[in-house]
Amino acid sequence: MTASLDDLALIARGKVREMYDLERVGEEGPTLLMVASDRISTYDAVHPTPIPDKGKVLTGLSVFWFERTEEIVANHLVSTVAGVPPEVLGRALVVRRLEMLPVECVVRGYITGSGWKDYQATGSVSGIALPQGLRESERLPEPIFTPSTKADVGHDEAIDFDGAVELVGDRALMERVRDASIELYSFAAEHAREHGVILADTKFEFGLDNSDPDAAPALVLGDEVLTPDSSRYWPAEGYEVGHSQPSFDKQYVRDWAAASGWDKRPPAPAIPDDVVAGTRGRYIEAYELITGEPFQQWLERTGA
Ligand code: PZK
Repeated sequence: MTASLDDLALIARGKVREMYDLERVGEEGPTLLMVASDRISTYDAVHPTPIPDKGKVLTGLSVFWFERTEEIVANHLVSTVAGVPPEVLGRALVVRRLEMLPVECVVRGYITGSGWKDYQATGSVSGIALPQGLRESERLPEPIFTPSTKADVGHDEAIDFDGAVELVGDRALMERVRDASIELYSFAAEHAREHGVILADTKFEFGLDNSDPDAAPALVLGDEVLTPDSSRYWPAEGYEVGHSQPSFDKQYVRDWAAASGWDKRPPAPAIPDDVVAGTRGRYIEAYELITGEPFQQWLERTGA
C-alpha cells in the first residue's frame, strides 16, 4: 500500500523541491521521497508561475544519469514507481537515507559564473591556479573540483580542497569524493557534447550509507544529478568564448525578466504564457537531446 503525500512527514524543503520521510524501511534500510516541483527560480528568486512538467523532466534526467553512472559510484536511487504516491508519479524518487557530507561538490569544465569572478580577482578558483589569459566561458585544460560550503541561507561559499577535508573530517574519503565527482562530470560532459550540449559545470552531493551495522559506511551519490537545476547546460551551437553563454533552459525567462524591468530582487514576477510555453519546450528538448528518447516515454514508464 502506497502512502499519499499528505500522510508523509516533510523533512526538508528547498526552493523548488521537497524531501519527505517514507515509513517504509525495506531491505535497503530507511528511505526518503524526493519530490521535484514545477517551480522555477531565476536570479535566486522563485517565480509564482510554474513551468508544467519541469519536475518530471528533471526527475527523468536524474534517473537517466543515475542509471548510467552506477559503475563510477553507487547512488541513492531505490525506485521510480514502487512507493511513490500516485499524485507525484514521474516527479518523485524513493531514495536511500544517507548521512550527507557537509560540502557541495562542484566540478567545472569551463570558466564561468562565480568561478570566472574568482579567476579574474585572483587567477585561481578554490585554491587551484589556472593558466593566465583565460577568457569568459573558455574550456579549462581539464575539469577542476571546486567545493563549497552548504549555506542554510544565502550563498554557498567557495572553499579549497583542504577546507573541504576539514569540514568532512576524512582526507581519504574526500579524495574519493573529488575523484568520483571529476569522473562523473567527465562522463556526462562527453555524453552531452555528443548530443549537442555543453555541460559547463555541475554540483554533486554525496552521503554515507550506514544502514548495514556490520559493514563500513559506503560512499553514495545523493541529491538530483546532472539536471539543469544543478548544472549549467549551454547549447553547443553558438558557443563562443569572451562572454557569458545563454542557459539552455532558463534563457527565455531571463531575457523576458530583463526586458520587463524587474530589478531581480524578490518577489519574482509572474511569467507570461508564451515564455512559460517556450521554457517548457526547452526543458523537454533538453530531456530528449540528452537521453535520446521521447519525454513521453518517461511519463509512460512511471505511470505519470
Ligand atoms: C537530503 N537534502 C537536500 C533539501 C530536497 C533536498 N539521500 C538523502 N539522505 C538524507 N538526506 C538527504 C538525502 C538526499 N538527497 C538532501 N536534504 C536532505 C534537499 C530540500 C529538498 F529535495
